[in-house]
Amino acid sequence: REIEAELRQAIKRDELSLFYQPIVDLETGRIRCFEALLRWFHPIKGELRPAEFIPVAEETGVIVTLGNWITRQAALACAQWPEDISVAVNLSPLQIKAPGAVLAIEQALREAKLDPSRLELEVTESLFIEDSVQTAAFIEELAAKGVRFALDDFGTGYSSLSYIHKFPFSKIKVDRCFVSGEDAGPRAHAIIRAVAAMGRGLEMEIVAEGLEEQCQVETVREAGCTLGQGYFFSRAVPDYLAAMLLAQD
Ligand code: G
Ligand code: G
Ligand code: MN
Ligand code: NA
Repeated sequence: REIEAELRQAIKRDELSLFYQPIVDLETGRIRCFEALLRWFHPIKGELRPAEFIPVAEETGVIVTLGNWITRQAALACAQWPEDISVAVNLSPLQIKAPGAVLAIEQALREAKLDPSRLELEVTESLFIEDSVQTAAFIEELAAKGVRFALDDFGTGYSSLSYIHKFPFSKIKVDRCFVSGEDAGPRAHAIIRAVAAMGRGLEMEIVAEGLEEQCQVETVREAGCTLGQGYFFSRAVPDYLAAMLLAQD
């Protein structure tokens, strides 16, 4: 496919870049972390969204090379930030199941001289659909080295409690459909409160995603979420702007 060949070229041609969206402490209002989000500026087609090309990268296996590049870039960026700021990287299940997956993460950390505790790996519920030995080993080995794990888009997939029980997540990211949009009513609010209560009991941070308005920030803070992310605070920005946001913070 055309897009597959282009994607392979894109890395070499420097068309890909990571943008960073702040994740903010809802108590203090200060930035605690940035989520790395991939952007592709195609010379002819313009900006392509990850939702259009990540699936292609997964089908073709390009995601492994691409994913390693992403982790390396994110670790290098984070190494430039103050020590109390971490970086979150989205991982595709395929990347985790690839041979040498643990090594690739360790290598990125070493190359950037980044403390493992400053790297947070975001995985989605789809990773746990099958009970995989590789997945468990990946999480356990890296968690033992201090790498953090976040459960992304929580509430949209399987939402089983068994893997929250089994794996050492430090964060749960409540999907934005519970926060904004037509389905985000009192019932969604009750779910956020319950997830936040679970988070406190398990010493996990609960992140509310998709915060676009002040009133949503207030609502999720009162519901017990400790962190927030969304356009209300900032969109994902290039690394030099991330550094500026930190300087002003
Ligand atoms: O802003 P946004 O369009 O960036 O992201 C859309 C989707 O693409 C999200 O589900 C997000 O997790 C995913 N995504 C964004 N960046 C990356 C990345 O670097 N790696 C992977 N695997 N997924 C990403
Ligand atoms: O699946 P994941 O949570 O990794 O993807 C994050 C996605 O959510 C990205 O596409 C990002 O651009 C998008 N996003 C971040 N903040 C907001 C927001 O406040 N509103 C909306 N609609 N999307 C957001
Ligand atoms: Mn994410
Ligand atoms: Na998400």
